[in-house]
Formats: sequence, structure tokens, C-alpha cells
Amino acid sequence: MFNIILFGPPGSGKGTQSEKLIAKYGFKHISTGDLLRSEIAGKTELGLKAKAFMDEGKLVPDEVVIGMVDNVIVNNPAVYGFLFDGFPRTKAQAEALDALLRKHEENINLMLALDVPEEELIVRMINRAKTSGRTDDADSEVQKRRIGVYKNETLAVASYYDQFGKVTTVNGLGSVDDIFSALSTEIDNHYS
Ligand code: B4P
Repeated sequence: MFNIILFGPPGSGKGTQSEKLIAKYGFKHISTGDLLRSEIAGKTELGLKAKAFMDEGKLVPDEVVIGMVDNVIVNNPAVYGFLFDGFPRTKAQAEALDALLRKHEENINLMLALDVPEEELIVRMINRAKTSGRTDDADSEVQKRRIGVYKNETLAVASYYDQFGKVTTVNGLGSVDDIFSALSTEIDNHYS
């Protein structure tokens, strides 16, 4: 398997690029944001718990998210590879993911980190709010909190994988197609 993490701040385009990478390479997509939103839509107990955190721009507790990811890995033993989108978001999640993959004699091959300036992230979230219906996009205080959470809790994930030499940074500013092309080049360089 070839397993990738698509990393970046909120609104950096992880979901947008994941869709295209999956169509091209056939990864199994694991977006914790999408999984949580589908739990919320289904009004499950997990979803109700997660909603309170997400609406405030906070991270959902690690154990909830890790359990969800474990389910998807266990139920997809024969895929080309996993594309983790928006996960891990804390160092504890990164360590848990490594342990989950080790159980299946797998590991993370590459982390692609999207680099986008903060002002652009805010513009994108404001625009997404017009169509997404996402309550966490609509409020400027929540947007700022999410960027703060990224800096305080999530950036450590990049340092964690960097110690193993697994991180490649890609410019996330520009057209969706140009960024996709840069990401594809990195995947092709690492998987040959
Ligand atoms: P996510 O669902 O992961 O979403 P995101 O980080 O906000 O956005 P993404 O980077 O995917 O951006 P997108 O492609 O949509 O997280 C939501 C919440 O879920 C978190 O705040 C947290 O509460 C919770 N959560 C999720 N995972 C968790 C975890 N592991 N642990 C704990 N909590 C977790 O792009 C944004 C916008 O930009 C779109 O409108 C898009 O059209 C536009 N765009 C994309 N590329 C562009 C480009 N090149 N130019 C201009 N616009 C572009």
C-alpha cells in the first residue's frame, strides 16, 4: 500500500484536492471532517457530541476520531492505499495512526503539506460559507479559533512526521489544477 496524509490549515484545500487525487490514483479516502459531518447528519450519539466541538471551531476529542478511523481501516483491507484528509490533527492522533497502521504491517509513506497564507484561508472560508451550510465557516470568531487550534495543536503533526523525513511542502496558492499537478508530481516521485 501507499499511504498519504494531506495536511494543511483549515480551508487550505485538503478536501478539494483529495477528491481529485482519489479519482486519479484510487486511494481510499478517509476525511475525518466528512465522517463527523455524516454522523451529525445522521443525528447519531457520536454526531451530537462532535457537533458542539465543531460549531465552536474546536477539535473533536482524539478518542472519538481515532475510533472512527480504525473502523474504516479495518473494513478496507485491500485498497491501493489510504489518503488521510484532515487527520491526524494532534500529535496523539499521529501516534495512534502509526500504531493502527503497524497492526496491519503498514505505515505512512508521505505527508503532503499545503502551504496557504492566513489571509487567504479566511477568504476561502467566507466564500465556502455561502454554499456549504457549515456553521463553522460562517462566524469570524470561529474561523480565527480554528486557525489558532491549527497553530497550537495541529502544526506539531508536521514536526512529528518531519523527524522521519516524510514531509513535503507544496504551495497551496494558485489554481486548483496547478496545485493538483504539483501534488501529483510529488506522489509520482515518491511512488516509482
Ligand atoms: P475539515 O472537514 O477537515 O475541513 P477544513 O480543514 O475546514 O477544510 P479543507 O482544508 O478540507 O478545505 P476545502 O478543500 O474545503 O474540518 C472541519 C472540522 O471538523 C474541524 O474544525 C474539527 O472541528 C473537526 N475535525 C475534523 N477532523 C478532525 C480530527 N482529526 N480531530 C479532531 N477534530 C476534527 O477548501 C476550502 C475552500 O477553499 C473551499 O470553498 C474550496 O472551494 C476553496 N478552495 C480550494 N482550493 C482553492 C484554490 N486553489 N483557490 C481558491 N479557493 C480554493
